[in-house]
Amino acid sequence: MSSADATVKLEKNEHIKEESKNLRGTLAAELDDQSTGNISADAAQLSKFHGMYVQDDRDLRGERRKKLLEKAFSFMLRVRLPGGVCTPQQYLAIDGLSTDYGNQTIRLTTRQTFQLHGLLKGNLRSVVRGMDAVLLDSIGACGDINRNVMCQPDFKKTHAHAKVYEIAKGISLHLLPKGRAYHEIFIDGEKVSGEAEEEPIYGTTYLPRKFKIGVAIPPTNDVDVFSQDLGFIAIFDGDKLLGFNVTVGGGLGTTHGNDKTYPRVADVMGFCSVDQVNAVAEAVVLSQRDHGSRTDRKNARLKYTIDRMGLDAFKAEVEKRTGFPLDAAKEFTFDRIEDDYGWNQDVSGDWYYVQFIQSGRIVDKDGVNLRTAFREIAKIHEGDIRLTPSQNLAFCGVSEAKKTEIQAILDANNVPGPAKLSGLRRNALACPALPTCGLALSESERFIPELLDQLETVLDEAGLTDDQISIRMTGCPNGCARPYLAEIGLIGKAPGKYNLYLGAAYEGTRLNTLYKESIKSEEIVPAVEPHLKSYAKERQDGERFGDYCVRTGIVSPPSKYTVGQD
Ligand code: SRM
Ligand code: SF4
Repeated sequence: MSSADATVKLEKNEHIKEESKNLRGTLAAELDDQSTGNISADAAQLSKFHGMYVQDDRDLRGERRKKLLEKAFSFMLRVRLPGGVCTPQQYLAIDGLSTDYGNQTIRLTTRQTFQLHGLLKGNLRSVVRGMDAVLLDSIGACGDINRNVMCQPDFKKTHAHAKVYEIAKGISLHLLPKGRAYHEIFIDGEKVSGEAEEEPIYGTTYLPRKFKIGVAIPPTNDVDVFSQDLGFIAIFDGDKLLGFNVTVGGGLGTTHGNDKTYPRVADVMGFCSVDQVNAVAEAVVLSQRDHGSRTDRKNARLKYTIDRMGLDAFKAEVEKRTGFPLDAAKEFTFDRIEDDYGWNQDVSGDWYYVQFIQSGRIVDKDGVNLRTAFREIAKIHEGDIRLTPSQNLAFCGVSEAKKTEIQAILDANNVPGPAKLSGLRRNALACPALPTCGLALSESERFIPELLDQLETVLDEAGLTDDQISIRMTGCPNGCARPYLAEIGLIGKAPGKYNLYLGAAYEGTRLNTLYKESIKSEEIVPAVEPHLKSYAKERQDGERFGDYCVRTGIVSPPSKYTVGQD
């Protein structure tokens, strides 16, 4: 449905986009308005396209209401960092911006990038200029547009990864908006032009909804390729990259009580060569641009477009736009998602070090000075830094001599290595939720450490401490930590209450199923404990916990939403 159809009632956001002069709106003037820390609702929608969200500290709401003060407004800024790769210099810039303007933490996201929280409106331009000085930006990190392109961060630095990473970066560049609004508003400070410019891919109304792309290198599916609107699965013959299987229609966000919303794993639509990747990405984006719903944002993601059109019709639409047919999909197997924690060697003999970071929060806390350690390491590190889809960070390309120095810095700052991490903690994700997220219904990042401690006691008793089991928690059903693809999924329902899901495939090919609704936080461990204990005794050779829950009928697998090769 196009926004030009005058007979339908378009979503309000469609008008905001269309009238914004390519994402300018009143943003520049509102940044200069010192009378409030907030911006207008319309400007808030546009700021997302520039990678920024207005938030308020929800812990302070009651107190400020009593004092008749406006909410404690601040901004979250999300960096565009395709594939999660940055230089030590870029890392130090982000760290410095958090010190100067943020809440003294850096948040690594489930899409391999940095978020800064607590930025005051009046400082946003300084933050963007600070990023620009090290060639970083936040263009299209949020909003109805293509988001940060994910790519498996092969720490081993194989020839294969180098190629695939360049392709992921290329897709991100290809799908960037062409307008200069971001530069005008936040960097140049030039008078904002009255003229909208040509936006060949997005037009004036951009996409109906957010759009996400991930690139996976089998056998690792840490990018959760089946959760992406558009996925590319690299297919190799030995070291030769043949091309990519193309997946479409993944997406996880739902709304409690709205049956028209559901999580969906992507369909495998076909195969394309390396040279065809950008054309396929553009054709899928354009097909969604023109066929996605502009009248119901709750049903506007690509997954709903495909379910409405049917996969065959959608594929035909894509092929009409590329002008070439997709080949038949090729065989692939996924069997791992966990990061390669600790010290290991890459193909050239250099070292890499992957640090487990609880919920991606880089902070100095409780005597563990993670943020200080990373800053000190970044000052001496000569390789690159890679963020992982599991909210962790790796220092790659480390020489033998630097390895000793880096380990000394980690030790001096009490940063623990992976030796004592349980298999469950290694595979735990949690979204930020309270106090920054305006949509959170319950705690997530602040609650998961306590829950993991309790579950680890059960795992110790059952002899499962070292078994890889995935657990993911979110403060609401939007699914930011991809909980619908976890063997144990917990989704906030209300303060202190969660829906418990079981039975996803560990490697991300099957969604989980609702097992218990709206249970209290203290009921989670008792609900899972008997199944973990019986799993320890009754599992078949190599059987994963999620598969066990399905085989033994603890939950039935969701029939419709399991990956199938078409
Ligand atoms: Fe998300 C909205 C945080 C990955 C689905 N997400 C939000 C907002 C911006 C809340 C808001 O709109 O006001 C959250 C900001 C919280 C905060 O204080 O930082 C937020 N999402 C995150 C991050 C930071 C979670 C994390 O633990 O790292 C992730 C940032 C990724 C990035 O770097 O771009 C994040 N969000 C995801 C994912 C996972 C993924 O993309 O791999 C999903 C599920 C996959 C999907 O999109 O289907 C996800 N976020 C959503 C949704 C639901 C979308 C939907 O289709 O219904 C929303 C709400 C919305 O869009 O209306 C949302
Ligand atoms: Fe906020 Fe919900 Fe996303 Fe968590 S899942 S960050 S609570 S929108």
